[in-house]
Amino acid sequence: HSLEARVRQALQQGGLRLHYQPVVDIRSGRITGAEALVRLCDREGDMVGPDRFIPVAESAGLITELGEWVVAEACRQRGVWREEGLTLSIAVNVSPLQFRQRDFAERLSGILADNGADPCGLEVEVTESAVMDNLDEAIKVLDRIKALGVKVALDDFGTGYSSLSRLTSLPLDKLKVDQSFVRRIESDQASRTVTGAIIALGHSLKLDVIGEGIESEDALRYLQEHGCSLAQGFWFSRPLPADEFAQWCRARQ
Ligand code: G
Ligand code: G
Ligand code: MN
Ligand code: NA
Repeated sequence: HSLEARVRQALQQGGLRLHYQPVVDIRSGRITGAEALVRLCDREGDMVGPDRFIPVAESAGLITELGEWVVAEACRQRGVWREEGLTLSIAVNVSPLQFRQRDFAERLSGILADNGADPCGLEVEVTESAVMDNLDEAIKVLDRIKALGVKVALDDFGTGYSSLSRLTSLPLDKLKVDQSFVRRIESDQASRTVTGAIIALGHSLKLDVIGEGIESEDALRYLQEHGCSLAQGFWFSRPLPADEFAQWCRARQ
C-alpha cells in the first residue's frame, strides 16, 4: 500500500487520531490548553507521523478533508473534556493549502456550528509562508476567522522570511517561537539572542508568545526570565493520546 492509499483509507475508515501536547502558563504553572497533532494509525497498530503523511495528503489533494477532520475532532474532544470539568483552549495546525481556500473562515464556522463548539476555545496555527505569500488575502481571511471568535497563532516563527513591517499588519493573537531556537538555548548564544528578541517583538506587538520545544529546566528558566508567558515541550510532556492527556492534566492540577 502506498502512503497515499493509507491516508485515503484512514480518512474513510476512521484511521486518524489526534494526540495532544499541553500548553503551560509558565508564570502560574497552570495548563491553559493543548496543541492537537494528527497521527495515522494502521490496523496493525503502526503509527505514522505527520512529517511523513501531511506532505502526501497535500500533494494528493486530501489535505483540506484531513484538516477539516482535525478541526471537527478537536472540537468534539474539547466538548467532552469541558463536560468533565477540564476547560482548555485547543490549537490545530492548518496547512497553507487549506488556509488559502477563499472560504476557509466560512468552512471553519460551519464545522464549529456542526459540533456545537465554542469558537473561543479554538485556535488555528498558521505558518509564516501561508500568510506572507499573499498578505492582502491572508489579512481578509484572518479578519474573518477572528470575527468568529477563533484565535490565530503564527507557528514556527523565526524560521521563515516575515518582514517585520508585514507582521504588524496581521491580526494575530500569538507568536510561537520555533523549537529550533528554544532547543538550543543552553548550547548556543545566537539561539538565546533570537529567542529573546522574538519574545520582545511579540510583546511589543501585544501578542502572547509561546516557546515551543522546551526540553530542559534551563530553557524554561530562560523563557520565564524573558517574560514569555506560555510554553510547551517534552520537559512538560510529549504529545499524548486523549485519555493519557486528560490523566496527565488531572495528576498535575
Ligand atoms: O506531531 P509532530 O511533532 O510529529 O508533527 C510534525 C509536524 O506535523 C509539525 O510541523 C506539525 O505542525 C505538523 N502537523 C501535526 N499535526 C498536523 C495537522 O493536523 N495538520 C497539519 N497541517 N500539520 C500537522
Ligand atoms: O511545527 P509544529 O510546531 O506544529 O510542530 C510540533 C511538533 O514538535 C510535534 O511533532 C511535536 O511532537 C514536536 N515537539 C513538541 N515538543 C517538542 C520538544 O520538546 N522537543 C522536540 N524535539 N520536539 C517536540
Ligand atoms: Mn504547531
Ligand atoms: Na511550531
